[in-house]
Amino acid sequence: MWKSGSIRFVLLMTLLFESGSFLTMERGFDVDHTNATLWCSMPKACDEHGFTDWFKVGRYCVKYFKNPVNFTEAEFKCRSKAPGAHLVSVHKEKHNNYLLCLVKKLNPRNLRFWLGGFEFFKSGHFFWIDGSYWNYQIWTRGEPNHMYTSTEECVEMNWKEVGKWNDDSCNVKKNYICAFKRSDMLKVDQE
Ligand SMILES: *[C@@H]1O[C@H](CO)[C@@H](O)[C@H](O)[C@H]1NC(C)=O
Ligand SMILES: *[C@@H]1O[C@H](CO)[C@@H](O)[C@H](O)[C@H]1NC(C)=O
Ligand SMILES: [Ca+2]
Repeated sequence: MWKSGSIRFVLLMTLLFESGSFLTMERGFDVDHTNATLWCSMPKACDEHGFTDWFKVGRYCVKYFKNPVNFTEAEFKCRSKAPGAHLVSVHKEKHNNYLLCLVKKLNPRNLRFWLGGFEFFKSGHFFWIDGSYWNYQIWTRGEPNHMYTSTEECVEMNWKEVGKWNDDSCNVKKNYICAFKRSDMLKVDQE
């Protein structure tokens, strides 16, 4: 009974996985493997002309880039991808989950990526590089563990705990997610 139930479960997961709307199975490394069946929902396509391969996350359109670079380089690359784009900022759990789902779908074997968060000159305060307010955070237990020093000043997601953040050395190369504010795009279009 247990066996046939679990087979049915696997079939269901396979179907959902192939439909593309849901993701299952960590398959990841570096992460918490205890929960192998985290479900997630993908964000919808970005509705800005010319950016329909980006995804809509709140007021932003975001895109994942599978090209490991250090934090600075990642920010520079983001600025070249779209007007007003920066490394992504996160302001809600729902949006954090969208980013996680995107990475799970696009690169299940390496979930770690740069967010646009950084510690402001050893102040113990974190900022978003797009200038938005730091009004939400979801740190891994015990993190950030290098405040007030210059060893780990940049923020990544998915180091030890899936969906949680960690301060890491800005020199480390990671994939990254860029974002631009949808209203910024409208302003650019009007100019
Ligand atoms: C797996 O994740 C779900 C959703 O986050 C949670 O409700 C559930 O308790 C988790 N199960 C285990 C065994 O950690
Ligand atoms: C980041 O990478 C760029 C390009 O490879 C390099 O020029 C720069 O020195 C690196 N910066 C840091 C802080 O590692
Ligand atoms: Ca850390």
